[in-house]
Formats: sequence, C-alpha cells, structure tokens
Amino acid sequence: LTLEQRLRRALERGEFVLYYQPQVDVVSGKLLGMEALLRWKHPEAGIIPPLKFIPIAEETGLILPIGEWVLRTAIAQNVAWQRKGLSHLRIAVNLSGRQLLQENLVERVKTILEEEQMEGKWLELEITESVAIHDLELTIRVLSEFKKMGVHIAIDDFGIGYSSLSYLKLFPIDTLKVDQSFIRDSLHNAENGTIVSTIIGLARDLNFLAIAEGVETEAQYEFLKEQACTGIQGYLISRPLPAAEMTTLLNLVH
Ligand code: G
Ligand code: G
Ligand code: MN
Ligand code: NA
Repeated sequence: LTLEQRLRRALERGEFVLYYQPQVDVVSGKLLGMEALLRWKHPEAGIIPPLKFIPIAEETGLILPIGEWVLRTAIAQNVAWQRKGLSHLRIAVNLSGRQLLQENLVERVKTILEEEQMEGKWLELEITESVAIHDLELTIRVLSEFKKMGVHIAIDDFGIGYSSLSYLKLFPIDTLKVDQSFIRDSLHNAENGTIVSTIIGLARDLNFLAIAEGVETEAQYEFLKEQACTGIQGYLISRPLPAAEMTTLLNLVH
C-alpha cells in the first residue's frame, strides 16, 4: 500500500488520536488553554508524529477529511471537559494551508461548533505565516469571518517564515506563537534572546497575546517572565498528553 492508501485506511479505522499540550499564564501559572496535536496510533509501528504524514496528507488532499476529524474531535473533547466543570479553556487547532484554501472552511467550522455546541470564543485556529500570506485577500476574508464568530487566530511558528510585518495589521490576529527555535537557546545565543524579546514587544504593541513554544527550562521561563510574555507552552509545563492524562491534569488543577 502507498502511504496515501495507508492514511486513508487509518482514518477509516480510527487510528488518529489527539494529544493535548497545556499553555500556562506566565504570571499566575494558571492554565490559559491547550493545543491539540495530531498523532497516528499505528497498530504495529506505534505513535507516528505528524511531520511523518502531514506532508503526504497535504499533497493528496487527505488533510481535508483528517483536518475535519481533528476539529470535531478537539471541539467535542473541549466541550466534554467544560461540561464536567473541569475547565473553561480555549482549545487551539492547527490548520494547514490546504484547509485554509478549502472552499467552505468557515461553514464547516461553523457547523461543527453548532453540532458540538461550543461557542466560537473557545476555539483558536493556528496558521503559519507562510500559509497566511500565500493569498492575502483570501486570508483576510476567511480570518475576518472567523473573527465574527468569536474564533481566535494565532500565528504559529512566528519569526521563521517570510516575515513582512505589514500583514500583521491586515489580519485579525489574537496571538503570536514565538517559534521554539528562538526559545531553545535564547539564553546562550544573544541574537535569539533579542529576537524573542522583540517578538514579545511587537505582540504587546499590537495588542496580541504572545505564547512562547518549546519552553524546557526554568531559566527560559524566568527570561520570558522578565520580557512579559503572556504564556508558555513546552516540556517544562507538560508534554502533549493523551486525553485521559489531560483529564487527570485538569482534575488536579481545577
Ligand atoms: O506535535 P508535534 O511537535 O510533533 O507536531 C509537529 C508539527 O505538526 C507541528 O508543526 C504542528 O503544527 C503540526 N501539527 C500537529 N497537529 C496537527 C494538525 O492537527 N493539523 C495540522 N495541519 N498540523 C498539525
Ligand atoms: O504547531 P507547532 O509547530 O507549534 O507544534 C508544536 C510542536 O512542538 C509539537 O510537535 C510538540 O510536540 C512540540 N513541542 C512542544 N513542546 C516542546 C518542547 O518543550 N520542546 C520540544 N523540543 N518540542 C516541543
Ligand atoms: Mn501549533
Ligand atoms: Na509552532
């Protein structure tokens, strides 16, 4: 079987799972939200990370049904946590370029929110810079529709794409996610430290939240706190967790 055929079969057989990674407020230490991250739970190979199959899913268009499954599953899970009184958090879902170009994306998301009975304000959609600027007019139109629904927009992996900064004022953005490559040695590499503080300052001046990704050490946390970053996400707080483990964590902190 080709990888495409195997992906199709995986979707039919329910082999995809979502992991959830918490995001924490830098000042209060409280949960701010979480990001849903896709994995393929292969019966023989075990957990396969998205970088191994998302490129093929994008090329073949399978990312559309897979992406729809991701949205529905993440939203349904978040509603389940909210109904149990465990959390009222925003859940972030990654969107691929192919999804953004999809004719009826806004309608699909609206339908899923209605069917699962979640308000738009509890959803954040993450898109990368390169995806966002591919077709400026389309992106502005789609993101504005999401904005009307109360859905939040995050720019993912910020800083590594093609950063003409002018697009930042064209889109209704809520959050900049500082790419983990800058966080990794922000303390040992002066340039990276400067880039991190500049991105955080830019977010503040434009009234966006700043979330630092890939935070692994207390020293990085302290640095980000000094820079008045809004939130952090990374192994220091928690690895991405299967739903059951996230439920346990929510029970512990709520
Ligand atoms: O979880 P991990 O660090 O392995 O994710 C690697 C990459 O895969 C990240 O860039 C992330 O944005 C992407 N990714 C994870 N889940 C999804 C998803 O549901 N849809 C899309 N399009 N990308 C995802
Ligand atoms: O969507 P995005 O490209 O931001 O995906 C985030 C990816 O980073 C996920 O695959 C997640 O598993 C991974 N990740 C999350 N926290 C950390 C961390 O602290 N260190 C490293 N190396 N990777 C992380
Ligand atoms: Mn992401
Ligand atoms: Na990222």
